Amino acid sequence: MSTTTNVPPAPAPAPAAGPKVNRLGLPVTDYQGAKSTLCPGCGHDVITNTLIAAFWEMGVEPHKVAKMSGIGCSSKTTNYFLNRSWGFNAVHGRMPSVATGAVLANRTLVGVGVSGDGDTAAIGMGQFVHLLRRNVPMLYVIENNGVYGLTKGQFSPTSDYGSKLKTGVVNDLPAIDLCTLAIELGCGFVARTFSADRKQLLQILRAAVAHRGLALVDVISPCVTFNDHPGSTKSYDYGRQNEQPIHELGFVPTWEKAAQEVDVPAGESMNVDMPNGGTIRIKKLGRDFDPRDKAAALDLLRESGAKQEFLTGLFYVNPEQKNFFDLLDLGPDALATLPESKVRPSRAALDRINEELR
Ligand SMILES: Cc1ncc(C[n+]2csc(CCOP(=O)(O)OP(=O)(O)O)c2C)c(N)n1
Ligand code: SF4
Ligand SMILES: [Mg+2]
Repeated sequence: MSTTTNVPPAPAPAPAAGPKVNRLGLPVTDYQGAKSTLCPGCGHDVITNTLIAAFWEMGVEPHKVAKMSGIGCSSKTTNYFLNRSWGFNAVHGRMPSVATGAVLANRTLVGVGVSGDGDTAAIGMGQFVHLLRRNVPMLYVIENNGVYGLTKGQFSPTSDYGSKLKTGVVNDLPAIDLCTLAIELGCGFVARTFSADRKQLLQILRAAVAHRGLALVDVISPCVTFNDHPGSTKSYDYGRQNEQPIHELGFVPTWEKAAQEVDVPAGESMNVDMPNGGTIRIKKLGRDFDPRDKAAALDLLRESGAKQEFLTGLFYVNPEQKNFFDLLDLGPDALATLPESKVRPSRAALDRINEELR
């Protein structure tokens, strides 16, 4: 007689614990890119890693993202995240026009531009201002270290008046404040943060991804090789000692039911609902500031700029602002996928136009 007949079978081995996945079922490794070749400790690498976290947590499909950049250490970083996405590395300062073309040709893509303070505010300024005034829907990250890192650390247009190079040379030109400029020119999401303040950076990037128009995120991102010394106002030490967050904020996407997902303690707070879903939760920190008030945002930046204060946070948000697609009355389909019958005028239509031009 068998003694094993009634012995229940051994339980099936528990499935091996797999990697943590996002709402699409994708592990974070699906959002990573090539290994960085930047200097160890460069602030730009922190931004890269936080972009990976933000896109993974937001559950954006990697193949629906188009990454664009210009030239500089900062512009190299689009190679270091989202290696399953589309990408284009443009000429120095010319990313905005390439990005405009890409998102117009396929409005179903999520546009992400990464640029430097030189790429944006020096050679690229002529293109950047038109991206702002058109409100082209995309995330635009400025990795702002106050120098041209790739060409060995010359002052850039965002270097503060009176700040010093490693050689002791003092900057005698006033800085351009890119957040003030963006608000003036009609950008509907404008934030400044610090690459060493990863918690704030992550929440701002998550909210920026949910915005319907151009979201400008100016990240002070120290260059450890050329601008991290005493006398610099873009060094880690300067940033850590002088950063003044204007509020605490968190972004709660629609599928994250509970507010506890976001680390915003109870207190005097406000909610800003985003049209594509999700809510920005803002807790005031001392000052009575509402980022939906454009005039207040400009006043705050002008006053703090005159005092050379390093404020961080979401300065301005207008979730309802018309973007470039609205202004062009663009249909829901990607232009790039329309059949020839829809994009090519008929012979009769061409004849009519030619007739009118006679
Ligand atoms: C047309 C053109 N002019 C000048 C250069 C040289 N150049 C390369 S990167 C760069 C500045 C990059 O500075 P920034 O955008 O701040 O990026 P960072 O390296 O600091 O991240 C310059 C002037 C170039 N590549 N092309
Ligand atoms: S030179 Fe500066 S900006 Fe470029 S990788 Fe090195 S630390 Fe970063
Ligand atoms: Mg720079």
